[in-house]
Amino acid sequence: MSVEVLDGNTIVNFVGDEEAFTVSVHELFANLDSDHDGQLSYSEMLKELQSLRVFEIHFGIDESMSPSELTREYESLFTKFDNDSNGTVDLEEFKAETRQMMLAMASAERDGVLAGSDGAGRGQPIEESRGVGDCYASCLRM
Ligand SMILES: [Ca+2]
Ligand SMILES: [Ca+2]
Repeated sequence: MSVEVLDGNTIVNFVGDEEAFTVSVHELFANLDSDHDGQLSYSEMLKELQSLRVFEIHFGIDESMSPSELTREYESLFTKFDNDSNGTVDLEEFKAETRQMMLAMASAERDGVLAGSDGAGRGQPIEESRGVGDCYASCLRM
């Protein structure tokens, strides 16, 4: 089975594919919006925030942080998504921040931050046959 290492260009191409990107973001948003009100509350986002290693890399979350420090960090991340500060994240806010985050990841990868060559076990190989939805998940969770 042939595999490839996800690289910055893969992410840029994916984000640049407006249609595929929008579909994937809509799906993720719908999954997170557990009460289906079209808005993501902090508690709905929290589970996702906690699962994303990209946040650790992108925003410099340190594994040695105490739980209360982490909570503050997650709250500030939520605030980043909540662009109009109304306490919830709507689809447009979610999409805009996700795009920025992925592009930041792509440039970090180009700088070697995410590359497998750093010896930290980063840069998960993904199967070529996976669709963009899986790419999206892999991109955010590597
Ligand atoms: Ca909701
Ligand atoms: Ca908002």
